[in-house]
Amino acid sequence: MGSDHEVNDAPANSRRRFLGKSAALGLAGAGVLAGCKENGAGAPGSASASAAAAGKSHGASKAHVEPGQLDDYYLFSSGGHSGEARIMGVPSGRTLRRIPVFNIDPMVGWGITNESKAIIGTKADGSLKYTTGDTHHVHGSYKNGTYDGRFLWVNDKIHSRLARIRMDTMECDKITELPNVMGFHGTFPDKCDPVDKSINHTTRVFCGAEFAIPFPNDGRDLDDPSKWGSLFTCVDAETMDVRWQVRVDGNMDLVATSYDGRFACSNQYNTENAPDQAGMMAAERDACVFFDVARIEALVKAGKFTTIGSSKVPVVDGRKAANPDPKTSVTCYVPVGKNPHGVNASPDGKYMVCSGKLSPTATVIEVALVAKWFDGELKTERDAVVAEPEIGLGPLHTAFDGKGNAFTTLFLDSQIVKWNVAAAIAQFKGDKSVKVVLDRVDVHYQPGHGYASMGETREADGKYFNSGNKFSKDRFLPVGPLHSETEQLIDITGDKMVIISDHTAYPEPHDAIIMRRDIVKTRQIYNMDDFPNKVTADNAGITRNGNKVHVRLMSQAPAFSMPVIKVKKGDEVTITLTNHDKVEDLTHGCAIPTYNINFIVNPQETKSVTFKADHAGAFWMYCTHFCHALHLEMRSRFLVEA
Ligand code: RUQ
Ligand code: CUA
Ligand code: CA
Repeated sequence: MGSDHEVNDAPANSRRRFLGKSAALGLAGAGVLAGCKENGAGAPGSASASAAAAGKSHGASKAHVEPGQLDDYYLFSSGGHSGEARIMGVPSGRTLRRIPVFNIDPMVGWGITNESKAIIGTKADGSLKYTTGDTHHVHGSYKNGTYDGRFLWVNDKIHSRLARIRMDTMECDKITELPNVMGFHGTFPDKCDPVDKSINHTTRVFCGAEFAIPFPNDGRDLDDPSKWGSLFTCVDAETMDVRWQVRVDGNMDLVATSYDGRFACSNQYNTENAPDQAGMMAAERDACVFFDVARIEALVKAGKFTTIGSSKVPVVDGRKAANPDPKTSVTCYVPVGKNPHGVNASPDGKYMVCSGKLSPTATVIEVALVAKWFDGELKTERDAVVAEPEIGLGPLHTAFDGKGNAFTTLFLDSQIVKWNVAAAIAQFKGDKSVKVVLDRVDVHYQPGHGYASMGETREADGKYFNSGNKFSKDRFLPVGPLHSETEQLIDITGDKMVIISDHTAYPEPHDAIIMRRDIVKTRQIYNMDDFPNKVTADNAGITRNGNKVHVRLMSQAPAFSMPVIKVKKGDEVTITLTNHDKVEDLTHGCAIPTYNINFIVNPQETKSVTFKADHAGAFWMYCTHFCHALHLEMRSRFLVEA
């Protein structure tokens, strides 16, 4: 180990210095770098060495899941610009599944099968409308303030789409493109209905847009960004239709919802509404904007909205000028630290914590006081702030242990800081004796997201915190210029945080949630009747309608139902394949060389592909997924006559 380490030490060090510099350049002008340590961990090399030692002496056994044993938690994460979502086991860090969403995945056939294309969306010629995505935030559906295991939602920042994943099969079943927004970043489901309290589960999903654009974005106002704006969007959790939008002053970033269902909120780093970076950092404070959901929906019902361009979605005006009276206002802009990133609800439902990345503080907003502001009983929006502790440099995301403590990622300090919310509030009131910051731990390196086990629910259990680090540098074997990311699991059960494992993550997970395993109830075999186009012995075979050929095929290990499939050059061929195997884990693949066909069918599942047989020849349609001792023999002749 020691000699391995030395071999890689020199390049790792120079890379670290380079990163230190680029981080400094990136935030120059912000004036926050005084005291910024390169890695927050002292001498290069010693950081990883001591962490490894720490891992060995305290933590290794806690993260170790014996062969054949199962993890206690599922971790659902985004995959960044890979466009997918992912599932890991906690505490082992085992990768369990990648869920293609906005990307194309030939293993599954996502973006290749007709069914997945219909979900992703196609152009008039049948090709995919988009083939890229940028997922950031995964959140689960709620019931009674905790996860109900029905759905996950994940955003696409590139094309402003919201996707839903059904948790019984862990597959994306719907994607909705939001109209008139760009840079859709934060998303969060509601936890109960703001009006009808008997609806105590998720019925809406909120979406914050980061970038301002012209309304509509059709070439107008290109030289006048002062006319551009951002919309907050509400999507129906069941139908996935867009319900309404709200125009705001400034932009939005991440989103959180209150436990009582009354509010959704979003941190705003560009309250300046500036089109350039210097302008976005001009104001001393930015804001967290709160939306009164019931009031917005009352205005929509009363017809008090506009629409933009060809979109029919009602747009309510949430700008300050249109909302002079708090008692009727749909929005409340609470001033927080400069250029915040992240807003998170405490599990007791009382607070929202917003961190200013250009301010070393976290701002604690009391939800009940925001409600008072909306009732006209608070002098200023700022009066809803009950604490603003100094916690370290570059604070981003905050998670909670359910015992009154908060854990915030410090990007510049490369640390996780543990602080006590009640102590911060007491200190804000003037009590100088309290200790707010309880512990710090160095992470490796530059954490973005941090999240705790069940931490975004009323059942926050204070067991694990995962630090999603943006740089791994010397933590893993070097694999060329593109490094893996480091996910570090931290045991937060004691007074001191202990890093218990490092695992790699392919770039680039952002946010994630850690869900207790008993909540997740998957099916292991599909129900064949759920597929209206299923192929059975009754309809299997080839049918022709002009030059449209439909091949209805079945798979059962180790064979496809037709050994020979013959079509003519120029035919439009649809292959529908139903997997008749009922054995758990018995998946077949279907690939046709030179025709770019590649997908799988799981037990009792049906999928279809449509393509033009545009070149003649003999092509072996073969099974790609190892299924049987005769897997290699599982192939049929796909013959295209000239
Ligand atoms: S945002 S750290 Cu989507 Cu925090 Cu990535
Ligand atoms: Cu079927 Cu391999
Ligand atoms: Ca700002």
